[in-house]
Amino acid sequence: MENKFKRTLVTCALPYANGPVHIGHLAGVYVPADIYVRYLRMRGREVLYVCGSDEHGVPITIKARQQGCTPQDIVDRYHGIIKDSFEGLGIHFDIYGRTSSEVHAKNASGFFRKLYEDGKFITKESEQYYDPEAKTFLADRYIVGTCPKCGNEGAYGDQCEKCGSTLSPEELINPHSKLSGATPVKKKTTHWYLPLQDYEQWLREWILEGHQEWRSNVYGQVKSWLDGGLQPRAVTRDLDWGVPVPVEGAEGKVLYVWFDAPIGYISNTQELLPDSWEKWWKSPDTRLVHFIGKDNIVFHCIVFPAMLKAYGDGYILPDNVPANEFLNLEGDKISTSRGWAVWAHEYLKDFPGKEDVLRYVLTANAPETKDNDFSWKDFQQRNNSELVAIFGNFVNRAMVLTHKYFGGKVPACGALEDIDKEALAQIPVLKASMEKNIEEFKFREALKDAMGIARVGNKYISDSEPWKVAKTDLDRTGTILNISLQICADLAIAFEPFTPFAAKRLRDMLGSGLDWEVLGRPQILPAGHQLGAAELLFAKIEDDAIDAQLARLDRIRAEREAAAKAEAAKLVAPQKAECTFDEFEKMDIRTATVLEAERVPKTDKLLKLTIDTGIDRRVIVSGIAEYYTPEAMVGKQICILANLQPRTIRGIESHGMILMAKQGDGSMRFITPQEAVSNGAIVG
Ligand code: B3M
Ligand code: ZN
Repeated sequence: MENKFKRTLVTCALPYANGPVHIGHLAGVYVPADIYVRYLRMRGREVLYVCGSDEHGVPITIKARQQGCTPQDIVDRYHGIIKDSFEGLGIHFDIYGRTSSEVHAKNASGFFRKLYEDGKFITKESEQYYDPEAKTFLADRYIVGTCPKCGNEGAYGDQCEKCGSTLSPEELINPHSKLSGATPVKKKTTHWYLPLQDYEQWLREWILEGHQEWRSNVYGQVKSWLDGGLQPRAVTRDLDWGVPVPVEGAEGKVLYVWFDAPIGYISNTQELLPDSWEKWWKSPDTRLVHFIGKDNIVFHCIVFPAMLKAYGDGYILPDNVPANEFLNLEGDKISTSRGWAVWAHEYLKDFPGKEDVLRYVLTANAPETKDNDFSWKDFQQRNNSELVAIFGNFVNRAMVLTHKYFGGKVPACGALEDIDKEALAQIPVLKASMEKNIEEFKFREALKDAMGIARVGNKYISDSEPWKVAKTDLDRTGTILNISLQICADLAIAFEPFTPFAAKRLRDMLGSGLDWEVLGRPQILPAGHQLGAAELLFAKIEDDAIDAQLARLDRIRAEREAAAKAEAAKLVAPQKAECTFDEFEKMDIRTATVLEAERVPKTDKLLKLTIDTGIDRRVIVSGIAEYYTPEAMVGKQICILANLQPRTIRGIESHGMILMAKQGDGSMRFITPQEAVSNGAIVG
């Protein structure tokens, strides 16, 4: 941390209040931010920790429409759920505000007005899609149609969720309005734009030259945006949910959600500190740090800074933007709309008392430099073999033995042996590494350092075997336990940022404090100090809890696959090239009955059918074994192409072809006359 700053303002991306938060959000933004803030606080730094719900944007209005309620109902519901989830996980912001608040409306509106009056915007007239029946402009998300890339009939005007392509409404086949079903028409509308290209040079100097210490994923994304050339960005929208555009001639228009949301950080600070908020936003002594996910980089590194720069008036810019990559779940991309997620509020219900375990696993697997995966088996394994077997086991042994041999009082420390000195010497090294890692936003590495202290303790107590030594030398036992307990007190400090619930329980057990400076110092707990009762810090997670989670995900996967299959089955092949009547007439299509059927040995797909064609009895080999068993075919009346040139398939001469209806997903059904007809009847 650079000394030029006196205080740190930490913001976390404002979650959209259109759904609960999931482990991807937690791992990407909130857990790392919380580690950072807890660490700074422990070190006595002045910190303000700001977040809140992002309550505008089109997805919220769509959800409201789907559920037949108002956007306000939606945001009220999710704001509550999200806020409680954070609290439940020990993530305590100084303020968790909302962008639907009055303070924010006033602030965002004032921000726009000043830029408008200072001539910082340009206006542009453009043609936008309009729903002539609902009489409203349509955001891209409100236009649905068939994806030109994969044929999905429910693709949105900005994206096809099935194949993942980014789209524009123009590309959709058969576009129609989600509101009324009407075909959208283009209509002229005027919007305000921030001419980002005017800030390009300044952004280059500020970030590309001035902030080479930023994470390479962040720096790289900024560089590629700048190298690609910046364009004016619309900051208003034709929509009825949001902060109204506060200028004349802007009826029916609101601020674009990405214009108002980052101003939400400022509004929330104002709401908390109406008299002193400026010290956090306008003092060069304040270090601003934005924790976000990678999809928010452009807004926090380019658009919002350009807005602040345009505004002037002393606003500070972020000193760092430690954005994370994405977390996947069991190998698949997390998706709220597809239900593929682990939601924070459900986790808290399913695993009460295990808040720390989730924090721990999400940090150990944090997607800091690349996308990473969360799996329930890994979650269980990290709990059972790291938190329980190393950290918890060590603390428990030190506590229980001290109660057994010394009545729960910290025994005196005698002369140190090599094994003692070696163990103790490692703690300050791990502490220094942890400091460096946290200050460089390398939380995974920092957690390894903290866990390193637990490993040192666990190995020390295992190797020095105080339970054996106690039989012959109680003084030496006392020294070993004294050292072990000092390491426990170190852990109660070191783990505060990562697993704050366990760290607090441990401090309560030890009767120890939370002063970062003492970590690694000798004799934090003086001899004679009375300990509390020993209790287990972590409990094993059994297979049934994990199996229940996996079963839930399996159900979601199965439902999704069934839905995808049903969709695929609907896909219709395009019409084939024209043929003449004479060409058609050449085909001898007729009815027949299956007399015998058997599988062709050593194949999965082939049945050998003996059929009565009315003219003869013959054999046809057909690739339908995936869809019909031999028993199911016997006695069935079918249609065949009788005069197809015979072919030898797997050594069997096949004389004709069975007509099958092939669906979009490749599955097949044979064609049978509606009522029984005589064999050999011509079809045509
Ligand atoms: N509401 C979060 C997201 O993209 C977005 C962040 C706003 S931060 C100002 O998921
Ligand atoms: Zn598609």
